Amino acid sequence: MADQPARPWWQSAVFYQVYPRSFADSNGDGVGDLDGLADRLDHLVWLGADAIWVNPVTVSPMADHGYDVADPRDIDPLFGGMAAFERLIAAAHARDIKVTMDVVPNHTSSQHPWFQAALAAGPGTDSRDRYFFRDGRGPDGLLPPNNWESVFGGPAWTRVIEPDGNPGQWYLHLFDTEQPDLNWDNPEIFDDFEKTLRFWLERGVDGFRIDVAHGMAKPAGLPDAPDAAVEILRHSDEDPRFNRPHVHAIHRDIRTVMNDYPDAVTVGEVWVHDNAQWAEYVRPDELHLGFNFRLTRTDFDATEIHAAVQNSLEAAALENATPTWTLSNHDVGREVTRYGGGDVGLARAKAMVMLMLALPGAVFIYNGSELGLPDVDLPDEVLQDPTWERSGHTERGRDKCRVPMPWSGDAPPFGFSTNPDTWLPMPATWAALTVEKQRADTGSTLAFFREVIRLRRARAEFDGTEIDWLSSPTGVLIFRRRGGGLVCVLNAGEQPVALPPGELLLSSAPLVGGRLPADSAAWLG
Ligand code: ISL
Repeated sequence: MADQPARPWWQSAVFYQVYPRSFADSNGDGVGDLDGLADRLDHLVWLGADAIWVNPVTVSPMADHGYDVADPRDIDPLFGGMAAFERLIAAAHARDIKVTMDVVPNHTSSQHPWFQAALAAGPGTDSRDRYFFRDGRGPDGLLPPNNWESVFGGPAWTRVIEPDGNPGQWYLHLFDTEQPDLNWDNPEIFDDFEKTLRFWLERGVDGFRIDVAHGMAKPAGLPDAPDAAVEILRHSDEDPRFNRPHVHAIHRDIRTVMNDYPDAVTVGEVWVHDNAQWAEYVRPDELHLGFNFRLTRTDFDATEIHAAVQNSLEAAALENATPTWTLSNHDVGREVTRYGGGDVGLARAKAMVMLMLALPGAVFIYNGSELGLPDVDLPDEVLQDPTWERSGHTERGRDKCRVPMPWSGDAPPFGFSTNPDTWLPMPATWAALTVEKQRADTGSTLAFFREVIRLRRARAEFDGTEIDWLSSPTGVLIFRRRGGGLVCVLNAGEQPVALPPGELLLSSAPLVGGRLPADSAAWLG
């Protein structure tokens, strides 16, 4: 009998998301960089991560911290340039850690040579056809071409000054003004994106996180949205800006390239609510993985969590795809704060990590989660997320969950940098949360994360790709892994609960008289 092909590495991997500005700074400029990350890889080995996902590090004016790409095939000097990236790949691979990087196909930076050429070339030229340049509406074209809003607030259109010195056409940017949307109907766009994918794959990258993977395709004629008042940083499935059917042809083309590198993975950022539509992105000839964000939008409530998990499993099962799980990232607030903050928020976050790692599929942990970091209340004057300005100071944006990691010592910058002037200020109260302190304490959140990841990898109870829900009292969730038999109990109720029979492998809080307290979880073998 022929050997069964090995399961792809990413199907049960623990991915650790590195926000490079905030991980570790090697050169004292107050911003994290790739040599800083390479120096700290042993933290990830110790933790047990299989792979890292690094947010964008390609050349960028940093209007949206790297999601505005001016050269997709070079590393920004702020992060150490190409040499530092090559050092990182080598250092990670020497430790058996895979490296996946962010790619941003939906838009470029306004500093990208293509956009600069489009501005210079004027209306009706081939250069303009790489983006969405349109004449304005109303007298003298004074009004934007349609009513679309930017995801960061304000109109999704900006008017340009034409080469003759007069105001002229408008260009589309679903995000910031500095992030013009690319016209994927123009075949040059895919050709260049293919070059980018192959460029990094040839340099040893193990895969990509594809930014706004539900974007790229725009409806013909760019019609008005039915409801102009689209919520900032959110959109619905009826939103004409995203999730257009012809985006799938783009994903099929991307997959054709990826198939030349059979070990590499793509994970798409797919903010699509409807399960059937979401699943289309993970058909066998499209993305390998799609982020499912339901758990990032869920309170610590048994009914809601059950629905989120069940929905995500069902969505992936529609295409026999691997489910993905994440509690937070650089766009959504940190879980400790979302679940109520303080000791309760932390206890619930730990319980949720056990729930998440008990599930079949790939898991994404955002840097700092393993330390139990909360969101930070930052003063107005340090805010950098474009959302803050574009919303007219009504939305504070995402800086709160991007504050640099505390590594060691008793005062900011806690070993993150030699420079006290870090790009976002670090709270003095994080003295208790440093990696150094938590590594020395077997009862720490960090030690807990390590144990959770270790058990998940070591124990046969975690085998199998399906779960069964077992009956449970109100406020409590219990499920069993169908293959290995692991039982996970989550107590989101108010009272301690009795545990089902089995060997207790771990609980996120000490049992009380043999019962699992509120706001905690347990694993039984
Ligand atoms: O529409 C959303 C959710 O329903 C938004 O969250 C949006 O899809 C998301 O913000 C897109 O995020 C990604 O692309 C942005 C960048 O600022 C984010 O950091 C990145 O994760 C623009 O490139």
